[in-house]
Amino acid sequence: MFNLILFGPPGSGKGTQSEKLIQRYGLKHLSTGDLLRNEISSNTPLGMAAKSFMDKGQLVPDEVVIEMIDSALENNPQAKGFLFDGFPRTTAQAEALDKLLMQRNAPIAIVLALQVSKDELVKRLKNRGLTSGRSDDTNEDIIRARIDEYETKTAAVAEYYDQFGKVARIKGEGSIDEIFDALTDQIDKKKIEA
Ligand code: B4P
Repeated sequence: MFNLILFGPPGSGKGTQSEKLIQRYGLKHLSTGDLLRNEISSNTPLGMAAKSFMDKGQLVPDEVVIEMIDSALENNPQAKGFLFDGFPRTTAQAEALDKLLMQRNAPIAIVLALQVSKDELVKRLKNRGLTSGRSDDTNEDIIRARIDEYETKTAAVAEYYDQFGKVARIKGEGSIDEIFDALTDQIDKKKIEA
């Protein structure tokens, strides 16, 4: 099993690159943002609780997303590997994920961390807001709140994985194909070592 994390601030290209990476490597895509938006559109109690945080640009509580990932792992026993997109977003989520994967004897192989400037992030998300219908992309204050949440709570996740030497930092500005090539170079190197 080959498990990887695509990491980065909101708007860094995680969703965009994940679509291409799962095609190339046949991984199961687990995006907590997508899972939460599905819960919201199905009007589940979990979705309703999550919506109040997401609408303010805040992170959803750890126990909610950890539970969702636990069920997704349980529901995909045949997967040949997982691409985690937008998860973990706190050190507590990272520790919980490590535990869940340890039980399956399938640790994280690599954390790919996309690096993008704050101005570029705001520009991309505002731009996506014009067409996505995502309420968290249409208001600049909410976009900035999401970036603040990243800086105060999520950036530390890269440091958590640094202690195990698992992080590869990749420039997330440039064309989508150039960034994809940089990501696949790192994955292919890791696969050869494994
Ligand atoms: P997510 O769904 O994860 O959303 P995101 O971080 O905003 O988007 P992403 O990074 O995937 O977007 P992309 O750059 O691909 O989270 C939404 C919310 O859910 C969070 O705010 C939080 O409330 C909650 N949540 C999710 N997971 C959670 C967790 N684990 N714990 C707690 N709460 C959680 O796309 C952005 C735009 O950039 C697109 O328009 C794209 O076309 C464009 N783009 C991409 N690459 C580009 C490039 N190279 N050049 C120019 N534009 C580019």
